Amino acid sequence: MKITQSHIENSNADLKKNHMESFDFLSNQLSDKGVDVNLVVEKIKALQIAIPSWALGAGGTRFGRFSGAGEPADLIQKIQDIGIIHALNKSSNAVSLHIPWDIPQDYEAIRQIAKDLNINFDAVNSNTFQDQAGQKVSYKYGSLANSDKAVRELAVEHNKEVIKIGEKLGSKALTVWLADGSSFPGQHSIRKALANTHDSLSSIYEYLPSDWKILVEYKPYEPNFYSTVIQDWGTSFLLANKLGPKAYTLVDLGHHLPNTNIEQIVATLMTEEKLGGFHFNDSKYGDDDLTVGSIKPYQLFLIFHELAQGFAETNNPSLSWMIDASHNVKDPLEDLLQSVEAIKLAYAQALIINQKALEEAQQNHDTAKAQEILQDAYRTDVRALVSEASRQLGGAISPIKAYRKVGVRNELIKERGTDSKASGL
Ligand SMILES: [Mn+2]
Repeated sequence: MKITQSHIENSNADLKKNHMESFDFLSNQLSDKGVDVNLVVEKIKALQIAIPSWALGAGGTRFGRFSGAGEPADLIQKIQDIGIIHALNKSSNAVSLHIPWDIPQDYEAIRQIAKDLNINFDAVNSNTFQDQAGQKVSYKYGSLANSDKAVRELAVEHNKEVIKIGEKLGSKALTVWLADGSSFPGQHSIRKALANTHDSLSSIYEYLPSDWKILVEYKPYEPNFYSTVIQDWGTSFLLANKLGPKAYTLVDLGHHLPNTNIEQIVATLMTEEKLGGFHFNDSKYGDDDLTVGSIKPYQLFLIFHELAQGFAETNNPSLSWMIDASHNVKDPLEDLLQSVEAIKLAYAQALIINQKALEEAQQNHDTAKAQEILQDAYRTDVRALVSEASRQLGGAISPIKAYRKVGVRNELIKERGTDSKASGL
């Protein structure tokens, strides 16, 4: 199953008249406010969000997993699915591999299929949160933090293997997320666990190719419920600083306690030029892995406000962007299309904020005016900007409508059957 130009044209034909009217109307409104609409559209066109290899099938919870139909059975089919997303929205030109769930069997074939679909290889992800078949020592009590040197060495070796795999595909970053921690007070030494983690990460850092980054992800709780070794951005930042210039903090939206001011974390990290990556999802309670923008779109907008300002005003390097969500009830491809759309909308809203007026309001301590300026951007319907960016790149005006019109899932079921299952959570 491949999206063709005629699929896109057929879908766009229904929508083009309305879309162009909306776009012209919005362009005029924004131009009157001093917004350079072409520049905004160009910036939206440049935004590319990686799709993780584990998100193409139905995800599960610890209570069960209800597989969908026509799921990709192997890595080639997963990359084909990402090719479908990218052909529709022109904003998902990369895959982020999870090792060992998606170890390539035939590198040449994988590289070729990715090249044919214009897909690159973004950050590779290691996994020391579960044991693999035949593993000699266990990660049950931690991996890089474990008090047992043999376990730490195994986990370090695994991360080096992941780097080797990434090098063969053209990846330039390793993302490390650790489940390490303790579920009960006294279970382990909090200080020693952190020191061991730093030690292990240093060994991985030394092995890192010169043009690579290591992205250190944090999470406050789960699967451990008393202490997590890298529980917050401060601990990640501390480790990244100690490791060196190739180490950065990665922010996963779902890895915060409720009501954490994530935009402030973004601003602080960008000031220090230490924000390396972003994992997008949404949540109501914890690490819920819901569709981006489905619960807290205003927060997402405020985060993009800091990101857009950070890009303009700091020397923070470009980021590895990735969706990190699991799909329990929706078609994973539709969920991913919605997520990428929500990210582009939040970015577009951030790009139309009147920064000059905002700065003036801030200088004058005019708090009400500052809120008016932010919310004027947030309450602007910017969907036509996002659609236009996609259309100009040869994508769909509405990726999800095109997906349904083509009947992609039915085609995939015809090809793959109803029982194929994707590897992953
Ligand atoms: Mn994540």
